[in-house]
Amino acid sequence: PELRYPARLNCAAELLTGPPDDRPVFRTPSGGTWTYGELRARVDRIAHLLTGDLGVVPGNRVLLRGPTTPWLAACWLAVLKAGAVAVTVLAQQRPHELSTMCEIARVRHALCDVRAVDDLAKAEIPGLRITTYGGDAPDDLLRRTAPSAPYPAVETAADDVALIAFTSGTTGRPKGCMHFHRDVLAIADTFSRHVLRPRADDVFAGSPPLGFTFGLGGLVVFPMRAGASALLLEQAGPRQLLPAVAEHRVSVLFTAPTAYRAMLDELDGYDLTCLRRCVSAGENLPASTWRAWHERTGLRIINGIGATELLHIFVSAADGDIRPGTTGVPVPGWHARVQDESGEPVPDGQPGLLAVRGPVGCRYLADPRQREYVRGGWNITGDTYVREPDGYFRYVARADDMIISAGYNIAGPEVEEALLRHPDVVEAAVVGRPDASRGQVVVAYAVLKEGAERDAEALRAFLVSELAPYKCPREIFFRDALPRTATGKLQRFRLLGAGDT
Ligand code: 3SK
Repeated sequence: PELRYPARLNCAAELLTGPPDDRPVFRTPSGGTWTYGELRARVDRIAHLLTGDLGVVPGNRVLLRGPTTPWLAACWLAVLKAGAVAVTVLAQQRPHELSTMCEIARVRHALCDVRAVDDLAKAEIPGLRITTYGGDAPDDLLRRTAPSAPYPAVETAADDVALIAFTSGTTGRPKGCMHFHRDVLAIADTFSRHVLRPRADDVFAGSPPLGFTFGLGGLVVFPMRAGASALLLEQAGPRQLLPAVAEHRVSVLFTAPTAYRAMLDELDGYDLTCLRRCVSAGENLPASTWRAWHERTGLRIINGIGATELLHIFVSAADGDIRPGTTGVPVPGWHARVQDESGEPVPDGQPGLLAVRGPVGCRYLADPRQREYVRGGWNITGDTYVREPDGYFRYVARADDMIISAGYNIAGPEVEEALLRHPDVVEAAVVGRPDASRGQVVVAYAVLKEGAERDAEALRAFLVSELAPYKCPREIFFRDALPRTATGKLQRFRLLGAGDT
């Protein structure tokens, strides 16, 4: 389906329009509820403050930083409604990273939760004016925004930039991805509309923070586009998710494969009959995790691949059509194929680079790496995939995580999946260690269940029964935790040599 939006479009105004004033939009675990009417009034107050006292004009970039709260969501909507550009960052990002991002995006204003302000202040960003919210200081945003007349949305163009989301990748200088007003609606009108098929009585919740576009989509854009509500959790680890789902009758859950695995051990005693949709993204979902979740809950996890560059999920499958162990098919409105380095499509069944195109494209802000990501009109995500003859896309590895050992191509995630089939393993990472005779050798890192014995030989014997010998790790090391990015992605490159024992 082709998406058509008017030439003048303000996505915040669109998201805020429609549902009755008394319908809930955001809930908090302590029982707080914001209605659509309250949200509209607060957004308007913040927008007045931004363009009044704070002197923000359309096109200015405004940094937003804080834990996942209704106020953060309201600030995001107000920035966009005022025609400014929201620069979303994560609460975990440190002063040095914040100052690089502010320099790249030319940020001059910040709206920051008072609990996250120290690192931002420490970054000493030249010319940055910080306004805090959520505290009781006299300059707190909430105190300064008196009830006011409705704020008329700035009439932005559909292809004016609405937000800049940073991706750090695994290494290197962060890249700012610019997304338009129409892109924000497009992710709801593709993945959410066709795969989630939300209803106005749905309650969304999940672990990704609002500074990560996975969370922004799943917890603000998708529920609001459907006139539904979201439970916003500041603490959203596996331990908090289950009680929150049961207590607040969450029906659409967004989290990552590691959280689904961790929750499997804690399911007893929770009534999850409220859940209709479980979405997994951020990393590949092993078939074993999908099956275990299905067996215990009766729910079919919707696996998806998304990227900050493309705002949200572009390959996935709707619940009735899911094939465990694959990601799925292009979301309606998106196209995907597998190609070689020169851009030629490779035959079905053979691995190559995933290339996608659709309503949202990658636009790095002033970064020459744009040329590597967008080639011949296709976005090259950096993932190795196989398209099966039935049209389903199967993840193999991140393109730079393929291990080449004695001439064999080995996909680290396949070995990780085998490790995860062992009942004692809760997390696994597999990397290629440079080796003079074989080029690389396979090395594995595992996190075990509490109390399990760290027996590398027993684990190796298990793998020999699961994998061809050339894929079996030469060595297995144990860790208490694996290194991850602030958005939860495994940082395999940080493992090698880091005190292997
Ligand atoms: O980066 C990701 O993995 C992702 C997944 C789903 C939606 C959005 C994003 C950025």
